[in-house]
Amino acid sequence: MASGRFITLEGIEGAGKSTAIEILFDCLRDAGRTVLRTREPGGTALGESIRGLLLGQSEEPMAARTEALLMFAARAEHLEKRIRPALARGDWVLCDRFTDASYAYQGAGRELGYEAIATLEQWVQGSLRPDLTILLDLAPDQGLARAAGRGHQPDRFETEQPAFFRRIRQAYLDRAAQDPGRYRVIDAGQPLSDVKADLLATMHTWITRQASR
Ligand code: Z5A
Repeated sequence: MASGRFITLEGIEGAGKSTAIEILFDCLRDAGRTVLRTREPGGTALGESIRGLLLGQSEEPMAARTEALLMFAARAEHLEKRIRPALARGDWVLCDRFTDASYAYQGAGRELGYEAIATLEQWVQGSLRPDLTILLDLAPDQGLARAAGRGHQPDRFETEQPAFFRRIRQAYLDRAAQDPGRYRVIDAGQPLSDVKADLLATMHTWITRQASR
């Protein structure tokens, strides 16, 4: 049975996950934890290859079911090679996106529905779920503007229509409302210094609770 802790970070494009993961990593390390920092899709050699397929533009559009299965194929590899071994060692795992993203992007964004995602989740993960999920909540137009400001070529998701991102944001918020024990929602529309303060306050409170668990 896993003895470490599993923390995931979620949000729409440009919500600031890359920035937040650095803050969280430093915070956990300062608290004396050994941390595996990783991401999805990716985290393993095969997972990173699958990521390339998922994010790359191609002439023939990828079917939504293919996309979902590739997400879970990368996840199966990630769980077996990295996440489960780290948790079993007692390490803390900090993962940039996990299955909540499949519910939000494939379940809601691609409109595959939640039942199909739940079936894959059960098959690939068994009972493993994150202990804590931090949701960086941001209006899609703000997120897309920030992502565009980075100046790199948009990936296959970033070229989607605004309605796609609105469904994703709503799915994340609905999931957070259904399980307030696991999720912490942070307003990512604030100035970065305020987002950082909220992240640190959230983590310190949560870490303190873990000590008495
Ligand atoms: N995906 C999926 O569909 N299903 C799944 O199951 C999984 C994933 C696991 C890749 O994920 C894609 O995979 C993703 C969903 C899909 N869709 N896309 N695209 P990703 O996490 O690697 O890609 P991403 O969402 O595009 O992440 P990102 O590009 O790294 O964005 P971010 O990390 O959230 O944002 P950032 O780079 O930290 O910040 C964006 C800019 O805003 C940057 O210039 C920052 O300096 C700036 N920023 C950050 N915070 C602030 C504040 N507070 N104020 C002002 N400016 C800020």
